[in-house]
Amino acid sequence: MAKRNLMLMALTLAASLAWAGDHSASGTVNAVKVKEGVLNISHGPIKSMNMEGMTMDFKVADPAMLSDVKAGNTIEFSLGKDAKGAFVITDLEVTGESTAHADDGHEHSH
Ligand SMILES: [Cu+2]
Repeated sequence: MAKRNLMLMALTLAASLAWAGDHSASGTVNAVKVKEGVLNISHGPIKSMNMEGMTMDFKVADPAMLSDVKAGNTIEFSLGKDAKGAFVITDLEVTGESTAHADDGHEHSH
């Protein structure tokens, strides 16, 4: 939907204006929390952010971004900050499936 795309563009633009410098990272998705617009990700070290590898929740800039992601996917993502200064995923790309089984307690067989 055009309106949603415009909003996503506006959000992405706002995030990049608020925080110059692109922080990109990769990780494995443990859980997709659609209602909260959150991904639980085990990510590797993010040097540009001085962050060790860890497992944590990240909000996404637009919940529509969650439609293509599922638990067990490996992803590459970009991080910005929202209006409150919290980390938010501004862009993500599924790069594959983890060989390790994601343990989110909500596994679907397929
Ligand atoms: Cu982290």
